[in-house]
Amino acid sequence: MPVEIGYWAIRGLAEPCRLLLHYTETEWTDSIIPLSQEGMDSWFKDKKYNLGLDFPNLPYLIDGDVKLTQSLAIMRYLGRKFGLSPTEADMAKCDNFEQVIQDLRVGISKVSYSSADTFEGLKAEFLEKLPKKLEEVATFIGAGPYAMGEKITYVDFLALEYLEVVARFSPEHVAGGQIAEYIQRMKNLPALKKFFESDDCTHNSYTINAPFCQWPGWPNKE
Ligand SMILES: N[C@@H](CCC(=O)N[C@@H](CS)C(=O)NCC(=O)O)C(=O)O
Repeated sequence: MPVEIGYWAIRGLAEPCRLLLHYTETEWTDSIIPLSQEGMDSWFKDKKYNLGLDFPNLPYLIDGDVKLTQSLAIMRYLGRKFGLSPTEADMAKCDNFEQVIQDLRVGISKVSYSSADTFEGLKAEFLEKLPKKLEEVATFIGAGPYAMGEKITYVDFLALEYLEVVARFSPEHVAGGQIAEYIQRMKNLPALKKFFESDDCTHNSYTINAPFCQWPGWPNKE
């Protein structure tokens, strides 16, 4: 049975897993749940507690007997499965980078899922701190070509997705710099390029966040 990833029909927390799976060109199943009343009912009432997950949530991964939730645990699992883990020597640095990228994602999610009256204030706060954070990320990646140097690892797919989201949120902080080059380098990897250029590329058709959030809303409003 192919690996199955279950998640809402958005990019959200599942997109790094999907990008990694497209990169490996393995057969896998994108089990999407529409973010409609019907879709939510089917998840919360029917599926959620009937899949054998220890900690039922979305995204989930099912790979034979392996049943996981927590997006970072899923990424680490896929990293091990596909030879995309860091070397032993790089492991601590890789963990560090993973959490930095995750903080960026959490930061942007807080702004995106805020209320209409708090959005602008939270956005300004996020943007004020962003240049320093991006400078640190750019310095860490350096010439790369990947986050951990010569070896591509699962954190590159987290970084690709969440840095691309930052670039969409605030293009002026990313355009023309080292991070933009890194994103492009990742997107040019042959298997990913093929996916991004395909007619049914879900990376383009799924919105970044849920339709009810402040940014980018639905469909991809900015
Ligand atoms: N820390 C978890 C967060 C999971 C989470 O909050 N999932 C949200 C979507 S982003 C959800 O709708 N879960 C479905 C549920 O609660 O049943 C992760 O990284 O996977």
